[in-house]
Amino acid sequence: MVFRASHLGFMKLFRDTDTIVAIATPLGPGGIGIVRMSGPASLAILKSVFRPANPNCAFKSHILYYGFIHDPQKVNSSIDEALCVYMKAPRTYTREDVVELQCHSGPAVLNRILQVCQGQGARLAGPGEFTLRAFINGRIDLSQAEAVDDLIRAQAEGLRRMSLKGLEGGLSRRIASIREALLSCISALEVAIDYPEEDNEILKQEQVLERIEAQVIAPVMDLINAYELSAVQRFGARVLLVGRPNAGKSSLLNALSCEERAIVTEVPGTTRDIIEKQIEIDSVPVILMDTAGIRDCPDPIEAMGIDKIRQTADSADMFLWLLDPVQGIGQEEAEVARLIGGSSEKPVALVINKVDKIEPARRQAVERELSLAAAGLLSARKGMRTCLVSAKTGQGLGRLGTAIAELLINDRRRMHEIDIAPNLRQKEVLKEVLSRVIAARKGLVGGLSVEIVAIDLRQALEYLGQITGETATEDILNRIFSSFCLGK
Ligand SMILES: Nc1nc2c(ncn2[C@@H]2O[C@H](COP(=O)(O)OP(=O)(O)O)[C@@H](O)[C@H]2O)c(=O)[nH]1
Ligand SMILES: [Mg+2]
Repeated sequence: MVFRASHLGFMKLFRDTDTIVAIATPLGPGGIGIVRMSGPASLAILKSVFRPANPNCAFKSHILYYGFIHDPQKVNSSIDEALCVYMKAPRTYTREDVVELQCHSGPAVLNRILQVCQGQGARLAGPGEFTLRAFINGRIDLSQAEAVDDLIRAQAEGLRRMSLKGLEGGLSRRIASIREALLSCISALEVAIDYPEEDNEILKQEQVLERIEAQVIAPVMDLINAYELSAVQRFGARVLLVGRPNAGKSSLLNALSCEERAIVTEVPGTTRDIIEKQIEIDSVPVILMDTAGIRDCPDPIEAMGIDKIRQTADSADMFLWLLDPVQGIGQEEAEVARLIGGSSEKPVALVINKVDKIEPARRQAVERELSLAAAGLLSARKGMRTCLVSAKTGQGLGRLGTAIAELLINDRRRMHEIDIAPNLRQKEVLKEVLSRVIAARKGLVGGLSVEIVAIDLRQALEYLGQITGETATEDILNRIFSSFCLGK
């Protein structure tokens, strides 16, 4: 369950001494559901709502105890059989006393336990409030807190890996070294302001320039580029299947996702809506979109489907253009070429399907002939790849997957090296940092007074602090944490 709230007002409760409580697991029937508390009253509330099976239970820290949860305000009021753990501050997620009640994951069970804890004095936690406390209490910085949220939401391997690096402080360390370089430049300039008569000032300015180039501008630009390269990992790539009816688009979607999701029939024009299926290719999340076929004179319902393809084509990151080698290239293919020709910067994989129907000896010739003809329809398209596959037998699907991944991430080697990347907010902040530092460099080169240059660098430093949180305002924090999951 994901709650989003633009303003919950919990920020005013900074460094409060409330004990907060929330259901930490998704609400719905499941094996185990967890109610979590954090704050000074956690242990007292645990003792009042939990009856350990062993009456001599000492509630030692970080030890799991078995027993029953009940409502202390009522007699005979068992709620659930549970395991509980008390974790003494500061070795906890929030650095406060934390209690976790592990019960059966039934919505009624969890809600009742939540109420009982509230009845004993706990306050319902706002979204992200546990992580907010971890940040306020100095266990993690802001970029690590954001990585927690990314990790929770990561659907595919690439984002999981990046988020974990962020959580481990990978981005924080990069920012710290940029910050250090900035600080050393500022202090060098300030020395020049305070002791203008020093004769080695010019040399110092050269060194400052060098340092700004190599230790600030370059790493900041690297991080901004890393964001661009990681965007596919973060949001998934939208891949649109196009081609004449019966080319095998629905069959290919099913084959690639190993699932019967789209209806496959021999009657042309069965797929009238857009069907989406998320798969993972080489740790890249890919959203495959199956469409109605493109034909000259479709029936009205099919025409609506075709209209939708045109809209979807605008939002696609790449196209899989399916050809039926038995049908060859005809009027329909000219239509498809017109559709994808409008997005000339987007990569296209030409997929010659039903290769099982072509004799092996003829396959190379068919591939050459069809890819030449298709390329002719799509004038001057760079980065088109041709793959021979059979959605029926599965032949060639591995190579098609590799081609899709390569087309989506044209610099694949670098992609796999990227383990540290900022999120959108952090990237925007880095752009501000960059513009201030570039202004400072220009000032230095142009002989502007060092005071003014130092002001630019100080502003850059201020922005940098928004990433790790030192200079983040309440407003920024509010925006970040209010989009977190409830209970995290
Ligand atoms: N022999 C063979 N038949 C295929 C292959 N792919 C699809 N078909 C058949 O072609 C017909 C149309 O497939 P479908 O996926 O519905 O095409 P769509 O209209 O492009 O979605 C169906 O009868 C499929 O079984 C293939 O690789 N080999
Ligand atoms: Mg179909």
